[in-house]
Amino acid sequence: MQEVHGNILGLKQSQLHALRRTYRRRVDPDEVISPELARHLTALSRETNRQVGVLLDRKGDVQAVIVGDARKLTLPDVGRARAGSHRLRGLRLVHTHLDGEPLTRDDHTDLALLRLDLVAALEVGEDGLPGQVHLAHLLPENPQGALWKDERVPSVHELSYDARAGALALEEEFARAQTARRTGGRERAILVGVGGRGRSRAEAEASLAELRELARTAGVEVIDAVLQQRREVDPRTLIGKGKLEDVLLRSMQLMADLIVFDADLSPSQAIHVAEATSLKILDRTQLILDIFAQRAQSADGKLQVELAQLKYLYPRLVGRDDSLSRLAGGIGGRGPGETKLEIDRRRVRDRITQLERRIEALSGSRAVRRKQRNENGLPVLSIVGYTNAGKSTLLNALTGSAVVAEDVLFATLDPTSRRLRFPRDREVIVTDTVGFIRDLPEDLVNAFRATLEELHDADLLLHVVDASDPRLDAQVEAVEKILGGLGLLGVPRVLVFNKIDRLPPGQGEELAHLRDGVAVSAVERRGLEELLARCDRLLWREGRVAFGEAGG
Ligand SMILES: Nc1nc2c(ncn2[C@@H]2O[C@H](COP(=O)(O)OP(=O)(O)OP(=O)(O)O)[C@@H](O)[C@H]2O)c(=O)[nH]1
Ligand SMILES: [Mg+2]
Repeated sequence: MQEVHGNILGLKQSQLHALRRTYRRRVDPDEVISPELARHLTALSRETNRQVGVLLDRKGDVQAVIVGDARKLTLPDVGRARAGSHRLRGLRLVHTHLDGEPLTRDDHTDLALLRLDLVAALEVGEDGLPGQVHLAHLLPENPQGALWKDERVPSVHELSYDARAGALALEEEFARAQTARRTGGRERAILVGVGGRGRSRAEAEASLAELRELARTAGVEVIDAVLQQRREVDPRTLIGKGKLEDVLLRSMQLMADLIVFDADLSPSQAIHVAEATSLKILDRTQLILDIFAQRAQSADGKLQVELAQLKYLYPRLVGRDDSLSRLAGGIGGRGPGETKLEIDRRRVRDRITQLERRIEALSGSRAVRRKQRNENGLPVLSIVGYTNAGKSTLLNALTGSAVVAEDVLFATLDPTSRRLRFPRDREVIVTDTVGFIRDLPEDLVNAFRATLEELHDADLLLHVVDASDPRLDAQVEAVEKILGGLGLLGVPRVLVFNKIDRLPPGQGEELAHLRDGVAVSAVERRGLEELLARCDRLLWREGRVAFGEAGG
């Protein structure tokens, strides 16, 4: 005889026996429950003063008998629903409610998160007989955003809902919606913005907008974005259990594969959230790391990104295997490195050490290369700035080259250098570098430290900003913060307000004037002469390069 689940402590032998006998019963596949089985459950429930429930499969067989307390009942582990699937669980929950209460939040959450065929609650009369029935089943995506449909039926004899046909019809609708949605096989993500705690709503929204661009760059399809305002951080789940549940419910309905948090989850938060869902979980840092992993071209860059990913992952490598693989999964199942997931922490540790050694060796040879390249003593002009500000486009415009410039974040990862000829036959080397971003993950800064250290060789920094971006000020600040962290604030710097072609006439120039910058449009090649004149002055008259030393 199968076991009775849940709160069985203190039950009499006869009651336990009656509960066990429930496994012998069955109902018609299309019936939600038979009046006989309903009476059996309500009578037992009244007698024990506990909720009693059954999980019925589509054939009408009893798969589990569960006892709760007077207010709720906890389902046995039926395994988690697979993320992004159109199937339901093939199980329906019918249980008793002792106080005539309608379906509770827990009932609805179980319905949605476990993807049950349906949930029903039988009211139990004082006499132990079944009263009204409350019933809910899931709904496909709809304009109202309703997740489920509730129904109330006066008695078990009037239950007309066809449990089996209803479930099959729902699955069909889910499958249809899924085919309609799956375009290009991209992973579907829900973004979760986090506001409050010294972050205004506008800031949280701007940040969420940036996360959207990051997601787009990573090749993820964003199907929904929600902003959670919170006064305090929930130490376990960041946004709080209830909010997390809301997000999970929504993502189940939209058949998302992935939830991306616009914040950094601490290792323990990442683990808790992963345990609550079968969806893949990423935070902002991981998304950025993922983009770097996708875009890294050089051997050097690849090693650096892998190192950063492993360092980020390392403290998160505790907890259940299954949640682990989802934390470590990355987008499209790409984890760190080319090898399969190495869940074993010690192996990760070893790999980190190994990578650090290799990178160190490479950075030695890079220094040698750099020295060779610049032994003719040409001044170096380095372009820095927020990602997507137009740095590579400016390099192209200035030097007539064709390095990759595109409307994604972090198009450039590996530094590129070109010669640039100034008037009077002077020459400089212009280098284009990886773009910066607010809260650039520390491990990534460290990983790119070697690359970024080249900036120390610069005689002049061109700080390019996108003058047309409403987040301009925050972006300038973020770049300066990173420059400060790299000890580069002592290098002479010019603020270049790019993309002025997107602003009304005169506005870009005005912005630039206010902050002693230069207004340009790299695509329209406007303002470049003024920029060169400014560089010329800073390099040879006021800058590090002694007048007349180079070229001339
Ligand atoms: N309208 C306009 N668009 C520009 C201008 N300069 C660059 N862009 C566009 O901005 C986007 C980003 O340009 P990139 O040069 O790749 O920017 P980046 O700063 O090198 O970006 P990352 O390497 O990704 O950090 C591209 O779509 C460019 O065409 C400009 O002056 N005006
Ligand atoms: Mg670039």
